[in-house]
Amino acid sequence: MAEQKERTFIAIKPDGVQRGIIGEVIKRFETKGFKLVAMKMQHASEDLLTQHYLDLKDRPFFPTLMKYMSSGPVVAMVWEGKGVVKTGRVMLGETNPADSKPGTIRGDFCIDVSKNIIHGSDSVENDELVHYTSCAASWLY
Ligand code: IDP
Ligand code: MG
Repeated sequence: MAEQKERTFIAIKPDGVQRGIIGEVIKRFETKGFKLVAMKMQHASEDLLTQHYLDLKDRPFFPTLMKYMSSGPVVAMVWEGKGVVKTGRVMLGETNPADSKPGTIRGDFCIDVSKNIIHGSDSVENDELVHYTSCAASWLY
C-alpha cells in the first residue's frame, strides 16, 4: 500500500497565517481524507527560503518573493495519502489566484499572485517523518 503513503509539503504563507486561513486549509485537507503527519510554525530564514525557491532565483520577482516569505511565520505541514501531490495542487488552484477556480484555496481566499497564501509541492518529497496508521484508513481505501 505504498501509494497511500505518498507525501506532500504544504505551507501556509505569512499572509495566510495573518489572515486566519490556517484552520480552513487544514479543514480542507483533513475532510478530503488526507492524513496530517507533521506540522510546524516557523519564521523561515533567508537561507531556507533561498534553498526552497532555488529554481526561481533568476526570476524578476525573486526579491519580492523573499521579502514576502520572510515577512512573518509560516505553517509548514506534511500531508499523506494516495495522489496527495497532484490532488493537493488541484486543491490549491493555479499559481495566480486570478486563474484559480472558485472552490480552490487560492480561488476562494486570495486575489494577487504575489500574495497567494499557500505553497504546495509539485513532486513527491522524501522524508524521515513519523508514520502512523489512521483509524480512517480502512474507510478511505
Ligand atoms: P507555485 O507556488 O504555484 O508552485 P511557482 O511558479 O513555483 O508557483 O512560484 C512560487 C511562488 O512565487 C508563487 O506561489 C508566488 O508566491 C510567487 N510568484 C510566482 N510568480 C510570481 C509573479 O509573477 N509575481 C510575484 N510573485 C510570483
Ligand atoms: Mg512551485
